[in-house]
Amino acid sequence: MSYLSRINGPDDVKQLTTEECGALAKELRQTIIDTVSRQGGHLASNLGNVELTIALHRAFSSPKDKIIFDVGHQTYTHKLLTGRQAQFDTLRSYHGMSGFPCRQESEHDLFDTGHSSTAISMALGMARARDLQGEDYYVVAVVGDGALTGGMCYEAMNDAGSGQGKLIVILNDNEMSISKNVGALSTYFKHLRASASWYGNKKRIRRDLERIPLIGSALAHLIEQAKNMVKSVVTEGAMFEALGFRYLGPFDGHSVEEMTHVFEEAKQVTDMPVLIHVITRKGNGYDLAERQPEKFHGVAPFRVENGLKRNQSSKESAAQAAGKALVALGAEDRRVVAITAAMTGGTGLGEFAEFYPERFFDVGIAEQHAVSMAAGMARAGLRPYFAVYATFLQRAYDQIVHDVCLQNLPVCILADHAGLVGDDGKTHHGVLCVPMLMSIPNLTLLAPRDVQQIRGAVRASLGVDGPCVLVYPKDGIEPYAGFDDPQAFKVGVWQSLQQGGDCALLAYGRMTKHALEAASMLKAQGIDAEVIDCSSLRPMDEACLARLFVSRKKLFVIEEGELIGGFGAEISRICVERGAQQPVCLMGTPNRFITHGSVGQLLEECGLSPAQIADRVKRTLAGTVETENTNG
Ligand SMILES: Cc1ncc(C[n+]2csc(CCOP(=O)(O)OP(=O)(O)O)c2C)c(N)n1
Repeated sequence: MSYLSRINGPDDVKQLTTEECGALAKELRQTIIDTVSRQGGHLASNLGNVELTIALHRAFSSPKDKIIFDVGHQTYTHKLLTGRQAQFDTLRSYHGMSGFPCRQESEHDLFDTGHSSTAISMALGMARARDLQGEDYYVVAVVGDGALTGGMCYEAMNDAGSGQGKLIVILNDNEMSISKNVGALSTYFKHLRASASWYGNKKRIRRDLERIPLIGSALAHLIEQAKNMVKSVVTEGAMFEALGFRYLGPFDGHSVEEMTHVFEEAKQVTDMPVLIHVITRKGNGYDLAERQPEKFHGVAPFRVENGLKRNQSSKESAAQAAGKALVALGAEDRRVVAITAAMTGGTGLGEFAEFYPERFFDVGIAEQHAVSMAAGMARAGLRPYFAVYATFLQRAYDQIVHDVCLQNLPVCILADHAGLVGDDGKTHHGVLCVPMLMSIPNLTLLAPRDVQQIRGAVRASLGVDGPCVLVYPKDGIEPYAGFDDPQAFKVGVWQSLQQGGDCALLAYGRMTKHALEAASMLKAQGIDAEVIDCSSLRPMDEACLARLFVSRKKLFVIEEGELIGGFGAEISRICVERGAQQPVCLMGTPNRFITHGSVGQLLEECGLSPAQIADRVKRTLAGTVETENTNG
C-alpha cells in the first residue's frame, strides 16, 4: 500500500517518520507528473514545493492554523494531503477540481486565488482578526521570490512589521518567476542564497559536535544560536529585519526534516512576524522541468518521456500574432518599446526581447508599476506597449485612469487572454476587461476578430495619438476566408461581413466568427441576418450606427464578456439616448464568476455557441423568448 493512499488529511502526515515522508514525496511527485501530463497545469512550481508542503502539514495544524499560498498555482501537494486525492485526476476539467485553491473544495483552502502577491496581506488580516477575537492559531503565508517582486508584499510587510506576532511568511525562493526572476531583489536573494553553503557546513559541524560526550549537544546549540544571531543581524535578511521581521534562513527546501524543525522554531517567535527563507528547485524530480522550468511552468497535456505536447498545434496564437506585429513596428519606429510584468513568453514578447533587448523591460509581477512607468515613457517621447493578460490588468485600473488616460498619453496596452480562458478558471477569465475600460475618457478600445486583424490593429495603434487598448482572446483565431486584408483595420470603422434585412448581429473578437456561423444557420431557416464586425469598440462607427437606427432592424449584440457595463450595454444606452425605434437584445457572459473547463464548454454554459446564438435570435424574432436572468 502506498504512503499517499494512507493520507486522508494532515493528521496522517504527522504520523509519518522522516524516511516515510521521503517516500511520500516521491509518490506525490509521480502523481503530479502523471496527472499534469494528462490534464495540463502548473508543473514545475508544484514539483518544487513537495517537501515544503509536507513539512508545513507536519509542523502546523490546518485548518486550525491558516496556510495561505500566494497565487495558488503551487497547491497540488496541499490538495493531495488534504483529502482530495480521489478528485485529483479531474484537475482543471469542467466540473472537476480547480487548479487553484478553492474554498468550495476544502476547508483547508482559505481564499480562491490566482493572482500574485496578495498572501501576506490576507495573512495579516487573518492574524489581526484572530487577535481581536481572542483566538489562538498560527497564520502562514507561502510566497515565491517571483511574487515578492509585487509591491503589495511590501505594503503588507511594512504594516505587519510594527509588531504583529504569530504571523509567518515563508519565502519559497527558486530564483524563478515564470522565467528567470528580475530586479535588484533577485540579486539580493542571490547573496542570501550564497550563505546556504554555510548552512550545509553548519549542519556538518553540529553533527560532529554532538558526537562529543556530555557537552557536545549543548555546545552545538550555543554556537548555533550565537551564529544565527550574528548571521541575521549583521548581514543576512537585513532588509526583512528592517521591515520588522525576524529573518531565518536560508534553508534547504527539499529537506522535510530541516523544514519541520525550522517551522517549529518559528512558532516560538510570538512577538514579531517571522520570514523563513527557503531554497527550492523549480521542477525538482523531473529532469526536463528542472532543465527548462519556464517551459514547464504551465503546460498543456504532454508526454512524460519527452515533454512534447500531446496535441501539437501549428496555429498561431493571438499573443504570437501581436508579438510579431510589435517586432515589425519596432523595426520601423525606434520609439516603440515593449513592457512585460513577468510574462515575456505568455504575452508573445520573446522575439521583441531578443531583437531589441535595450527596448524591452521586464518589470517583475508589477502591473501597476508597468502602466505608470509606461506613462512616464510616453510623456518623455516613447511609444510604450505593455502586453499583459486581461485579468492581471484589473490590478492597474487606477493607473490606466489617472496616469495614462487623464494625461491622454499614447500608451498602448495589449490585453491578451480577454474573454474566457478555459481551464485556469474564475481567477483568470478576462470577461471584465471591456466593461472595465469602456467608460474611461480618451481611451481607444479595439477588439480584433482574428490574428490577421490583431496585426492590423497593432499597426493602427501607432497612429492613435492617445491611450489605446487592444483586447484579444487566448486562442489564436485564423483569418476567415475572404476577410483577411491586414490593412483593412481602421479605428472607428465597423465592417459589415454579411448583408441581411431581418436583423443585425453586432459582435467583436471571437464572437464575430460565432455570429457569422449563427447567421448561416439562420439563413437555412429563412432568416436574413446582417453580421457586423464591431472591432472598434471606442470610438464606435457612428455612420454605421446611424444607418442601423434608420433601418429599425432588431439589433443583437454578442460579446464574450460581462454584460453589465459592456459593449452591448453601451449600445443600448445610445439607443435610448437617441430614441432609436428598435429593440436591442444582448448576449454575453452572465454576472457571476465562471468556472473552469474547456473554452467550448464555458461558451456553451454562457449560451454563446453559434447554435445557441442562432436559437436565441430566432426565438427573439418570433417573440417566444422568455426573459433571461443575466444575474444568475
Ligand atoms: C498579478 C499577477 N500577475 C501575473 C501572474 C502570472 N504568474 C503566475 S505564477 C507567476 C510566477 C510566480 O513566481 P513565484 O512566486 O516565484 O512562484 P514559483 O512559480 O516560482 O513557485 C506569474 C508571473 C499572476 N498570477 N498574477
